[in-house]
Amino acid sequence: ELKGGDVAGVFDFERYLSSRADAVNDALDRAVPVGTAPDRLGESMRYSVLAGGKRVRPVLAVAACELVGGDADAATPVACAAEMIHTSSLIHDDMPCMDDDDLRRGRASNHVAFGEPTALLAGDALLALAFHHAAAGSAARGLGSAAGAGGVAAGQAGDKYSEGAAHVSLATLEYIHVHKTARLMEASAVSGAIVGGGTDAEVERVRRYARCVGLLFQVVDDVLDVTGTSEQLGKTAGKDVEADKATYPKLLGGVDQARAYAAELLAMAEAELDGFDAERAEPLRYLARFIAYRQH
Ligand code: GRG
Repeated sequence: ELKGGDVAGVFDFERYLSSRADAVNDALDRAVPVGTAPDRLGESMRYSVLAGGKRVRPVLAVAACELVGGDADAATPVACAAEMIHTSSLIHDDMPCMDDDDLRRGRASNHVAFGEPTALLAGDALLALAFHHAAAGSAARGLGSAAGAGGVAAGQAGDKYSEGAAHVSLATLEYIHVHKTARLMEASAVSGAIVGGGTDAEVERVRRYARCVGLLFQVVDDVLDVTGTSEQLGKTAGKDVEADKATYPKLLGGVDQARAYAAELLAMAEAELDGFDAERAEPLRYLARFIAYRQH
């Protein structure tokens, strides 16, 4: 079972994370310029992309690239693309027709700051810009399917359609999270491993690792929702918090069971890394632990 918050070890993960995230932030700053689109649109794209965020998906791409022996820079285009796809989905998710949230990443949501038409277009434009960047490598295919009707959009549709349902099965919940969250994390890591020159077998191991990490992310999110430290609780506070929302603790029979499932997913993710050079696998090993033990 997951206990405590200790991810400490010999490897300095904090330092790795901040150095790779800094590099991605610089690249995103260059990749999303103001000026090519009507100013307000460009500004609103930058507003959301450069608003912070943990940069989990780009770091997955960079770390997977390095895992298979590639240079971190080789993953910059796909890493930026993964973050743009993610940010585009967050902008749309916050809009009144979706989750209707006023706050995102500690500031006003895009549609609150720029208005709904601009927010809608900023999401669209970021999705398109993502593929402009990803097209540089053969990794674009995976990111494309992870973003579309077989990925994030499908998961969101499943989520919306199950809202208010009397009973949501565990299979449905798993479908939602695999599509909404795991597919994009998987494609982020896989695209990094591809541009890093990984063999087919290595890419497949990275894929299985990231799929577990994606699901783990969501199980932990649900646990944090219950234990009350999630940012999401603060975000929805004052609104009609979805009391009857399907969550892992609810469908698995309690927080302890959900934690046990998270521990299982973490172990499965780490097991996929065992076949790689131990030192090279450290960033992804710690990234999985970071996601498992995060407190918000
Ligand atoms: C435009 C691709 C696209 C899809 C449109 C609106 C929509 C369909 C999908 C919403 C998908 C969604 C909100 C999935 C949840 C993903 C998730 C786990 C968000 C939280 O990610 P963190 O914690 O956030 O990594 P930060 O801010 O740290 O990046």
